Amino acid sequence: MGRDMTIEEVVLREVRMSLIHPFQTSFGETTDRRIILVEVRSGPLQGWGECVAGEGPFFGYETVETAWSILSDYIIPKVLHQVFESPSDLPQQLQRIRGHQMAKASVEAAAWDLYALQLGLPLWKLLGGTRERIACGVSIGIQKNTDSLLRKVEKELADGYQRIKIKIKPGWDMEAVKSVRQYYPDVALMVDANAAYTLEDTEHLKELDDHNLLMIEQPLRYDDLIDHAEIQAKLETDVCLDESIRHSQDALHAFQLKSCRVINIKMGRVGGHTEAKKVHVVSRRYGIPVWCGGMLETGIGRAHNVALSTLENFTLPGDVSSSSRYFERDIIRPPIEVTREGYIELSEIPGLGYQADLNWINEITVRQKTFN
Ligand code: OSB
Ligand code: MG
Repeated sequence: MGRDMTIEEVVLREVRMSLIHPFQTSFGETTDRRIILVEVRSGPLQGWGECVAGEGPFFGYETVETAWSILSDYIIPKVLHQVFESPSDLPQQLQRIRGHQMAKASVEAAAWDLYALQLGLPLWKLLGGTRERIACGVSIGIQKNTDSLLRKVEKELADGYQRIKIKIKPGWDMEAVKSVRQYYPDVALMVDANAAYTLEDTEHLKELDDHNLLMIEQPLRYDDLIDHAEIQAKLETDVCLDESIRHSQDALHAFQLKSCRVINIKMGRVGGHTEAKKVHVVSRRYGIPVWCGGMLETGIGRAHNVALSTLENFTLPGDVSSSSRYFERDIIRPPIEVTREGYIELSEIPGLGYQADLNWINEITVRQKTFN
């Protein structure tokens, strides 16, 4: 029925974009983003994906440079000109390449967009999404002081966001939480430590239990499940895992070990939409709610996150927010917008539902490579 797909050409681009505000986490600060965009072509159609690897190996081991290299030398040659029944067949084709989930995810994402366009379906429906709007939260980086944190929180709530996440680290934790709770006793609030603590901090982290938090995200080591099980048993606050979940088997092990009660799904971190859907399925089987994380994406990656967030078990507001919180000018048209009530609305437009702004992308491209 002509439903197979073949990627006839791939264009890799690296673009540079400055964030409106520097974003600080326990592992470092980001201001100038370097982003790999993947465009896959078949006949008259183009699909787009974004690689969420960081500028340095601080969130995970992948970087822009490792992703560019692995994409060029291993991933793209493996998928180019192959016949796939569906993009969900790409992971199998890439199985021999160990790790490098963010690099793999970027090509798979572009292939999903392309396939959705080929079928004339919105990507969110093709992925199996069921909601026509998604609930939005924000992630607020580490601030200089509690005054500037409170100003940020005030603005985000005024803009309609339904949940506030604040980044924490030793020295910026209880005081930050208490200051927000003092003014906003009932707001949906959580914290993300990006692996900044150890089990020795257990007594300290137990103080969080007094502040009615939705969850604490990734308190301990980036690759740990065992110590998280120990701290989850001691905390009333739900533990959510981000860095520690690299694929659906990690999720399964986390549930068997009781390492967490929530999962943050990032399509890039787990290797693509196909694996993200597997994490989603195993989570639902264990009664674990999930939400969609963010990696300071441009509109391309953001639109993929929006589509993924429409799946049934994404029952909590995620870190998927408007383009205008990050960039002066996004690379998609229209930019992604959040309603006053704190939702992003899905549409019936085929594919991602947003148009890549090629003129602008070309202007900010610093390197480009075509594979055919
Ligand atoms: O841990 O969720 C994280 C940003 C970069 C790397 C890791 C994380 C984050 C965020 C920001 O929390 C999410 C976003 O606003 O895109
Ligand atoms: Mg996180």
